[in-house]
Amino acid sequence: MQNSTESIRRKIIHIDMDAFYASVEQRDNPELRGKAIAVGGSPEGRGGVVATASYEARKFGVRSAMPSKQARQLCPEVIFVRPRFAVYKEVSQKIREIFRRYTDLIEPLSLDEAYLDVTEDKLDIGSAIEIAKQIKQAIKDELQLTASAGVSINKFVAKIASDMNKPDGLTFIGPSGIEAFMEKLAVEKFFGVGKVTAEKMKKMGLFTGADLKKLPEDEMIKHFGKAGRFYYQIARGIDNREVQPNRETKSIGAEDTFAYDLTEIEEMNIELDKLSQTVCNRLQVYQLKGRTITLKIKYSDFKQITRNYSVSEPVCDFEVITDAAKKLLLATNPEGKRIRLLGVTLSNFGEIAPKQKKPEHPDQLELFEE
Ligand code: DCP
Ligand code: MG
Repeated sequence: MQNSTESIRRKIIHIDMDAFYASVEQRDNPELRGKAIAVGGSPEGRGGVVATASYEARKFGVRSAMPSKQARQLCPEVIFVRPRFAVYKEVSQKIREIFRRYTDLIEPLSLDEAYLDVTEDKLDIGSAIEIAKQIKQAIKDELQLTASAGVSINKFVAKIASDMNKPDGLTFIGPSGIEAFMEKLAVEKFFGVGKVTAEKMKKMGLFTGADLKKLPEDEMIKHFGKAGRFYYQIARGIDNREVQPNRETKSIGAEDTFAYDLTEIEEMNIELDKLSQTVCNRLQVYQLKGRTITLKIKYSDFKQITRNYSVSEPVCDFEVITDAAKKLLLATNPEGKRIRLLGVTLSNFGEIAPKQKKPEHPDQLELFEE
């Protein structure tokens, strides 16, 4: 947009598969088609959480990360299906092959989601909307699955756009529409704004992009630290983050900002168990093991520290990861301190070939799956 550093206007597509795991299961098992299904959780609906739900199950309110028991209560006929990670990974690779017909500037965010920079496309199509249409069609024809696409001039707007007309959507937000679009956007939709920051913003009377825009940059930084600078720009529709190809998974982590500061070690350990479990689940999807466990702590005064511990053999075990995180925590003398955020990350992946060096990442907020 009105940013002097951005000399060429970029064409960015964000693609996200619809109800990804569930759609793959319905595709491969005709008996599940048209039915309310939940992938993950326990088949009896006792333990575990739902990874994702089919659109039929979503009508009843079944959602990702919901305990199976609750899913069963909301939708008694829901069918629990065991996840098949290897199949999702394979589909993910095929989607990427389709993307590569158009551009090499592909940045996968997860198995089912990627940014594409098609400012210059290999087939000289020129129109990003046309490319998005062709990609969606190829995914339908070749993989019998649907995807939703968002097309815009930057990553943030493209990502929000891809979510607007799910499933099977294609949403274009052009330069002239961005400003009005951002003004109406709820603060919790802004990139990097989690539930705690959203609450804080609402307490300050900030509910939409239009409200955020009223705050000068120094005020934003005062209230939200480093992220404030990014919010200031994004509220104006400016997002200069580049699409980063070759962005390998260098680490897998999870973090949580708490609704209130933690002061008791027991509470902290419970949170470390939850975070370590999330990390383990993601390691399973990516089939990775790592040697270095990193603990991140942010105190109530926003001061942040990280501590890490390396083991001799790559691991992906919950026990090892959570134990290491707890030991790292103890070594920081947490008694009496007020902790607002904890994070657990595993890195230093053993089996993967050496990578190119990652380009300098301007985005301070994207801390995971680097
Ligand atoms: N996933 C998971 N646990 C979560 C969220 C997601 O295991 N808490 C998995 C299952 C999803 C896949 O990641 O199928 C992709 O996540 P999305 O958020 O894109 O969700 P879906 O693709 O399932 O649905 P949507 O149509 O809303 O994109
Ligand atoms: Mg998806």
